Amino acid sequence: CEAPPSSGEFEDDNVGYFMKKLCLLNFLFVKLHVWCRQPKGKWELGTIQSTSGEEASVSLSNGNVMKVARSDILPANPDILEAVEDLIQLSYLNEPSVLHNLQSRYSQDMIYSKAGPILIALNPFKDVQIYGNDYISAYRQKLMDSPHVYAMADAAYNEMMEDEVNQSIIISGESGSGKTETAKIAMQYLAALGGGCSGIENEILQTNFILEAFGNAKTSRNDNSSRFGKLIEIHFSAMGKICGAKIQTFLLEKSRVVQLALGERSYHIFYQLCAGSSSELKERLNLRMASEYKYLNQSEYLTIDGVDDAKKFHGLMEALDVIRMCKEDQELVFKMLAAILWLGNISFQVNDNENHIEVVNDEAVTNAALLMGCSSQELMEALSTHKIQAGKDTITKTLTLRQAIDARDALAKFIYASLFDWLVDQVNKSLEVGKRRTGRSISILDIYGFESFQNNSFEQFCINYANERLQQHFNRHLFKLEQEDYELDGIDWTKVEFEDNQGCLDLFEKKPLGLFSLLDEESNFPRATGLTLANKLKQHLHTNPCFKGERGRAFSVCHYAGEVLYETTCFLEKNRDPLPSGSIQLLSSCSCELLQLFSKTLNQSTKQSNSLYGGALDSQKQSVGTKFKGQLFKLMHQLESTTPHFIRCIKPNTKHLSRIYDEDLVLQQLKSCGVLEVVRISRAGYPTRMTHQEFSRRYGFLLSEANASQDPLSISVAVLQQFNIPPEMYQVGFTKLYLRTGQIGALEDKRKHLLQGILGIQKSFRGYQA
Ligand code: AOV
Ligand code: MG
Repeated sequence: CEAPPSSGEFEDDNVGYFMKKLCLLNFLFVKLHVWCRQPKGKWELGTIQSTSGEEASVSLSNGNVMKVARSDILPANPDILEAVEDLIQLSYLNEPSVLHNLQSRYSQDMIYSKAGPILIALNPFKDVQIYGNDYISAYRQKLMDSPHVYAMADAAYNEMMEDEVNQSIIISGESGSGKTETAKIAMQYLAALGGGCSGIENEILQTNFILEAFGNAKTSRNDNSSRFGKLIEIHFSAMGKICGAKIQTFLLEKSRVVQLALGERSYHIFYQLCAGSSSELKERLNLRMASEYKYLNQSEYLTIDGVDDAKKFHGLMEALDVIRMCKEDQELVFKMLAAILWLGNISFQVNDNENHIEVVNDEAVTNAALLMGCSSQELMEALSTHKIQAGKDTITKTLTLRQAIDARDALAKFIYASLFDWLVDQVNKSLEVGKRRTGRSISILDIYGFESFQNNSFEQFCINYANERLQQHFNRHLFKLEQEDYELDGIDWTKVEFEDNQGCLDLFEKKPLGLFSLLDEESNFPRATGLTLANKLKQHLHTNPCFKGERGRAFSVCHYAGEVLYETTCFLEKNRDPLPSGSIQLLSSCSCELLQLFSKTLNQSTKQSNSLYGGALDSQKQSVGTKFKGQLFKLMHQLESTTPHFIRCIKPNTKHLSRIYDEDLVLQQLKSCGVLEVVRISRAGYPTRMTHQEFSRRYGFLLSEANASQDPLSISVAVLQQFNIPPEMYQVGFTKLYLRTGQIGALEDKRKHLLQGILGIQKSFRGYQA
């Protein structure tokens, strides 16, 4: 008996593995078109010339002839199947064939392909001429039907209008693979379709400018990386016009405001403001160039190639006008940004004794205080001292240098994150038009993609966990639910196996011995450190197959998209995310209305105790990780009530260059998200399913000899037989009828044809009567 297929081979659904091997052996003699694996692992196309024993002589496309072991040969698809639109059309589904098909399309700028029900989008890293009004109309009128985001958005729209069921477009993929661009393309289509005279569709598109300015930044993987997750829910009227929208955001990466990794930038808005504000605004904000602010100049990148920050700033101001934010509020927003930049320039002086520090009273303090609406003295006190209530007395203690820096940065992060939330609220207020009704909405989900950097901290931990949750949703819909349905309804079905990521999710979520629970437990100990956390995780989780204890403060998680090494150094602080009590008091006494509002919101959400940066997790406050986990549960619950449409974005190279197609990189992404298994399921599966009642009601009248006494199941079977649908094209379950791809289309055509005939007769009959 031979060994199971090598990793390069995917089992064909129709022909079992041994059958296929048999075919291959026979075919090896007849000038078969094959893929053969080269010594370095790359697959080359060739033709079998001769075979002897376990070897074959193959003539490669470059003219060379080489001897290849049988185990390194896989069948290639015939030329007629070159660059097919849907991978399910391929006769052979092995890795080189799938990779070649996508590459062949990519090289002709056909960046979209289907893999059964899902849309694969390869990032072109250049402008491709396949968007705009002409294309939108062509897809709307069905003049074009090649795979496209427009086609998918159109399908979601039609399904929503016909069935009155909420829809979702769920976009996933690694960082830099094109999710945010794809989300915008989908929004563009829906805005064009649902455009009325209210102008709301333009508002929806403009919100992208605002959220990207405040929530996106340059990382080493993407010059415009989303540092927050976003779900936009677009609501439609009975006429199919957009009547409102709502945006939900998830966990903004706060640490970026104060700390930057090598080669990265802070949020775009800071550079845009410094580069694009008018001289009058600059004067009012005491604003300097980006290079003069420590929060920005800690990275060597102050600009991004090909990006004009000043121009972007003007675009942003227009967008704020479109969402009807008044000029006073716009100025308040800019004031807060300038205050944050000046806070970052505040420095501390250590006096003789290590533990005694003072705030350097320079222009940074003066400007920050002025912008925040407090006195320099109040600000300096809040950043350098800590008041402890001891009975009736208040004892004032001086902070250590580390505590003072942390207090300053915590204040800056708090103001920024609150500003972001407030902006989202303002955007939502402007989009809330008309009366909403469930059953007529399309939600588009665009979160931060899977990340694995040289150094991965708490942010990557949360981002990758979110991607695991999303992968689970994908698996559930495309593998679990589909196959459960077949089994429960008693149809003949051979189960397709897939990579289930439940184990990894359990590692994160299990109580009390999961990553989040253990992290919270450790966050409760004031003296805990990254090292004690890492040790605790190793102690409790070392037997978990998705977990790996590493040396020192590190640990690894085996994610669906690859293994990631996490460094626990700042995990506890980031999970606790405290704001010292002195800062909270300062904020509530500031004359700036926004800061007062932020401190009020904070007081409402949590009753702060007398906490100090570096202390234990506040007992009244939920940790960042637990809150995020809760938000994701809610999100998934929300998505469960919609019909999902999945888009998988693929990054063809890490250099962000057009035309480069790195096979290994593409393959790793296809494999990690289970695209090839989806193709196998779709090929073997029955994408159309209708209850016998639905089917007989819709098509029963097509029967030449209708029998009113027949039950729905018998009517359904009679319809299938009358129209000669081959038995291998359908299965009859206990409750439903299951049809293979393409079958329902033919029946629908016949139904339409007959209905048109009936309508025609009725019209002429009426004409005759008149
Ligand atoms: P992401 O959203 O998936 O990454 P983006 O959507 O920001 O990735 O895409 C990254 C870059 O790829 C964009 O800035 C464009 O330059 C280019 N790009 C993507 N899609 C297209 C397209 N259809 N046409 C032209 N260029 C495109 V992240 O947010 O980092 O996970 O967190
Ligand atoms: Mg993005």
